[in-house]
Amino acid sequence: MNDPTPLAGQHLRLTRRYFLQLGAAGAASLGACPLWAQAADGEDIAAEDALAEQLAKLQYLTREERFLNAGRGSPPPHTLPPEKLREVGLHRDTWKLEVVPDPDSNAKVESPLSEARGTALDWQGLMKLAETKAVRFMTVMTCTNGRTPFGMGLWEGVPLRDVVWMARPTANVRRLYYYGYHNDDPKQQFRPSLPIGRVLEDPPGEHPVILCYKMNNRLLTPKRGGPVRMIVPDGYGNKSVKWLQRIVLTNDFKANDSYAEQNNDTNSRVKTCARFLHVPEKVKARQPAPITGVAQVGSSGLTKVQYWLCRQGTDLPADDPYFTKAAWQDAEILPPPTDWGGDLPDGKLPPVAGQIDPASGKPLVWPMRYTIAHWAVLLTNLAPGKYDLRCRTIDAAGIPQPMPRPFAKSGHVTIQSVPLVVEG
Ligand SMILES: Nc1nc2c(c(=O)[nH]1)N[C@H]1C(S)=C(S)[C@@H](COP(=O)(O)O)O[C@H]1N2
Ligand SMILES: [Mo]
Repeated sequence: MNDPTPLAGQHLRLTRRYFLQLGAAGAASLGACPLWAQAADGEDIAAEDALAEQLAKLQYLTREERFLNAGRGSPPPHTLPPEKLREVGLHRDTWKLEVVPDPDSNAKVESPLSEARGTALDWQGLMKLAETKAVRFMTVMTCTNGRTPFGMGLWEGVPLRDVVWMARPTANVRRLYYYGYHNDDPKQQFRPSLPIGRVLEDPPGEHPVILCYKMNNRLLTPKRGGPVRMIVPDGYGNKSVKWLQRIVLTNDFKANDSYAEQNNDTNSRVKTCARFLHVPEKVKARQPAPITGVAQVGSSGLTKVQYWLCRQGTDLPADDPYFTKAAWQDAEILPPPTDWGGDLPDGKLPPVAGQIDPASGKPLVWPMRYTIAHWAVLLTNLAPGKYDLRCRTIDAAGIPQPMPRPFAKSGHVTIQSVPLVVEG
């Protein structure tokens, strides 16, 4: 197999299957879209590449080399030469994690894990904990200010609470903050924080905050934040610190996240929203147009993806900025994949308790919160003209995007609009 884009291919097969299921009209639509027809024949590599580029945004599990990267650092820590990585503790042989009380607060911690005391947690210590405590779950990495998800990982790690308890906090701890290697330059420090309660227990059906050492069943690369990063499954990416080295337990009750200094709402949980993947620029009148996209499933769940085709030039109501009164129609949320992609060793999903039924190998619920789902729709009976095509989600409470919170700095959820030309 030397297909450079197996995940893109996976999405293509999945969406083709959907369109083919729609019967003759569906099958014909594939021919109506040149990109798809060529890619399906495997003849036109350029078209396949162009399609793959779009589809890459919509893989289920994202392979390491396709994962989008964000983060501070000059130089970015993952680009340091191997001997330097080793020297600064970003190698499994030299990595140490401290869990200490905040010197500026009265937090009581009986057994801090610290370099000075020789009690910091090392890789072997973490692996020892992993023998009995390791958990795995799939969640999407998505940035507060990102338009599309950065990627989805199957993350493995040890619940943070198990390491917090090792430090024996006894009083005056309301939050914790944490950071990674930052070139020893305080200006480069990236420091999120969490309420202690989020760490110590999880609402039913939610995943724990973890000290993560594997993605897609492979050890974390330096680029992905290895040897160990935080993964906060319900949070935006800014909570998931890479190159983690220090956790500070504090009685400060305020969030002191560095990302908040840029006007970000760092406590917002991941929100539900839809994006387009493939929309043909031009279609012929009365020929079906296949449309695909991705939905990010946030804390409020996902019940529907909808689209609205609106002729350009139509007056839009001034008092309805989110088009709640428009003629939205339902798209189809595609079923779970059989091949999860992500370059998993042996191509197989390991057991994922809590998300995947061990007997059937299928998700326990679909779509899954804090992950992505693919969606598609076939537009038919199109009259010639120029249109704007929009998509949105409806969450589990029946509330349409971008409510309940339209504030951009709480997570980007604007309703996407793309042009579509139907030729006479
Ligand atoms: N150490 C460190 N961790 C960090 C950041 C950073 O600047 N430094 N940026 C965060 C932000 S804002 C995001 S969106 C995610 C992106 O994770 P990724 O590079 O794995 O996609 O990393 C987070 N972790
Ligand atoms: Mo981010």
